[in-house]
Amino acid sequence: MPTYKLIYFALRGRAEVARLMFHQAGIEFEDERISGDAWHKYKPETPFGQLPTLSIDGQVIGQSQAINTYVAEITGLNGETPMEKARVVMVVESVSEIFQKLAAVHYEKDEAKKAELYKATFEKAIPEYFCRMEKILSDGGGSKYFAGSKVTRADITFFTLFDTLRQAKIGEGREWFEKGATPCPKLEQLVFDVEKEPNIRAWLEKRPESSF
Ligand SMILES: N[C@@H](CCC(=O)N[C@@H](CS)C(=O)NCC(=O)O)C(=O)O
Repeated sequence: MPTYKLIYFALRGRAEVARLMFHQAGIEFEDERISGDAWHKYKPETPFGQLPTLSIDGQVIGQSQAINTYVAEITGLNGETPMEKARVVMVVESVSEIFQKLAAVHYEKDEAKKAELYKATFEKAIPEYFCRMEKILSDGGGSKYFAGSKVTRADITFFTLFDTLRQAKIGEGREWFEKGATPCPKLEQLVFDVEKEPNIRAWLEKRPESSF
C-alpha cells in the first residue's frame, strides 16, 4: 500500500472531500495541517504555490480536484460506469460554482455590494442550484445517491457544501439548511445518509473544529 500525505491548512476547505473519502474507504493517510514558517518553506516546493497537495510515495500532486479525482479512484468512490463518472463531475462542478459564489460574498469589502451579492446568492442562486440538484437525484434511476447505488465523491462533495452552509447559518435563508425546512427532501436525505456512514460519522465526531 503506498504512503499518502495530504497537506493543507488547519481548515476543512479544499481538503475535506479528500479526507472524507480516505476515511470512508478506511485508507490510512497522513493529514498534515501546516501554518506559518512551515508553509512558507513548503510553498515553493508545491506544484502551484498553493495547498492542498497530496504526496503518493513522495510524488506530489496539486490542485484539489486532481487530488480528489486521484483519491476517488483509489477509494472506489469515483463512480463505476462512464455515466456515473460524468454524474460525479457534474455535481463536483456545480458545487465548485456554488463555493465560488460563497467566496465572492465572503471576500466582498463594499457593504452595499456585499448585501446585494448575499441576496443574489442565498435567495436566488443557491435555491436554484438546489432545485436542479434535487432533480438530478430524482433522475438517478431510483438510486438515492447522485451516481450509482452507493455513496460516491459526488455525495461527499455535496455533503461538504451543505455542512459549510449549515455551520455558517448565515442570515435569512438559513432555514433550508436545517433539518425539516428544506424544500429539497432528496438532497436533505442524502446529507443525512452520508453523515450516517460509520467511517464518516467517526471522522465527523473527532475532526478538528474549524470555521470553514
Ligand atoms: N485551484 C486550487 C486553488 C488552491 C488555493 O486557492 N489554495 C489556497 C488555500 S484554499 C492557498 O494555498 N492559499 C495560500 C497561498 O496561495 O499562498 C485548488 O483547487 O487546489
